[in-house]
Amino acid sequence: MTHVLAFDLGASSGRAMLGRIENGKIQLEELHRFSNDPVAIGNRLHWDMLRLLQELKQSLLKAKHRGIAISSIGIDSWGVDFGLIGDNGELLGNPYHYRDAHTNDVYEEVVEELTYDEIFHRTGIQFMSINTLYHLAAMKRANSPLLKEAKHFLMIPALLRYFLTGKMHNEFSLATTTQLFNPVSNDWDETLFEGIGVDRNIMGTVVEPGTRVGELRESIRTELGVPAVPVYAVAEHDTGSAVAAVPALAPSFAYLSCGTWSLIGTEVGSPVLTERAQQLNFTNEGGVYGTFRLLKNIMGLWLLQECRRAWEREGVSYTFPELVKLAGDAKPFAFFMDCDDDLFLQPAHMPEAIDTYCARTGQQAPDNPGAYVRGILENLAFKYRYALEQTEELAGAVFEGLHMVGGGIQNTLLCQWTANAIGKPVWAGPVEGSAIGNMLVQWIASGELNDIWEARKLVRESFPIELYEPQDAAAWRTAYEDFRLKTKLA
Ligand code: ADP
Ligand code: LRH
Repeated sequence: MTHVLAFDLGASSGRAMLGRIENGKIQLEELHRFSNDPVAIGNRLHWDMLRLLQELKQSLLKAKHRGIAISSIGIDSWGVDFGLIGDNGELLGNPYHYRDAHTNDVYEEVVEELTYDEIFHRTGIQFMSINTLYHLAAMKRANSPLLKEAKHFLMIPALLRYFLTGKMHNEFSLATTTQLFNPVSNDWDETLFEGIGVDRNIMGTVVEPGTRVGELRESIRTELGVPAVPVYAVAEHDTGSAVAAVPALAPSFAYLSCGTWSLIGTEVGSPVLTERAQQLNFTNEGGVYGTFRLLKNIMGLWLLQECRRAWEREGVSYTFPELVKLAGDAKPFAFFMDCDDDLFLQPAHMPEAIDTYCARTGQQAPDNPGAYVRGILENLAFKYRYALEQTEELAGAVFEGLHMVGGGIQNTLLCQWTANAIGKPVWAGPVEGSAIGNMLVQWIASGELNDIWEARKLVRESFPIELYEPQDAAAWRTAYEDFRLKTKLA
């Protein structure tokens, strides 16, 4: 029996998952998992691109050694980041990490020069300093020799796909995360490229999710001793893949993809480019089969990951379940914060950044790990309510509950507190949303599944979905009012 292989790269970890459809259910198996560690050099922050390629090769070897036949391969990753390819077809340097600080000033300058209105109307994308637009502008302004030499721009999965197949194409869902792609003309936006002085021609062609782009090239086949497996461009944005795998049965549904980032919103048939969407700083990311993701990017479990890393550096290691347990024992509603404050994007020490926030807003800072974690989880839940209500307003919809997918749903407190905060049920599952969505597009492309709705039904029938009913309604409603007051979120 053959399997599809989904190589799913998150900002905190990567995994190669095997999938097959058997007796009307998806059988999922983790073939390979590894941490994804950004590497600082001086004041620059990079992804370790060659290590990621090595882990991909490792996955193919593991499958081969176990005698597993792979029918096709798809790759997805976090948004916005890219590599540049020179005249000779080689990768120019290691890609920058989206948290590299070189966009900090450039972001404001570019938005002022090109204007908020123009950028939003041309792209429909949420303003964030991590977006590709500001990274390319920063490289241009710094006279980057890499940019001068660049002949091709490839986003992370497209780059890995190029390494595997020798073929260069960017993919639609990920292209939209750059804030340089125009969803109305369905192409790179010439005006924005002119505005930052970068040659649009390096961006090349953009293919739809589900396109068969090639097969494993000869050098890989010889090196690893594997056959010519087809490689598909899937929804190469991990959030695009995660939303493809949401086990919804009706077209109007709300989701929260919960990992390093929290992405909360709904699926729509065309981008919502209204003044109100711009005012609320929502995004319209390209999805599968003609859909768009109207959503809000929220800082997410990054805050928790970074507290854990800070404590580890100080010699105290906690697992995520240990941190969740400590949070459960801590005092409720001890402090209120906007998890999306700029302080939290790239701080040297996350607990100290939270202390600074508390000092700035006249609140007592937490004084033990459980209190920090509880504050992070409660305030994420409040922010989810805030963004869900805005999604309802923009989409003109009322959602019955919220689907949660991604690694964060293993945090049962976060799921329960999200249900409490929104006052609606949460349906949590599956954990590996992005890898499953990656597979679904491969199966639809190969004809094994007919369409996305059949695919979502299959997900629902294959994986347990945990129900969280809202609890302690009055306490959470009162605390939400305090959250709005303290954070000044209008
Ligand atoms: P990404 O794809 O962005 O790397 P994931 O979807 O893998 O992120 O989710 C990672 C997050 O999931 C971690 O930051 C952590 O908060 C949460 N998590 C992972 N494992 C557990 C666990 N066993 N219990 C509670 N939370 C967990
Ligand atoms: C989540 C994600 C999110 C953003 C961020 C950079 O992993 O893809 O949608 O694009 O990473």
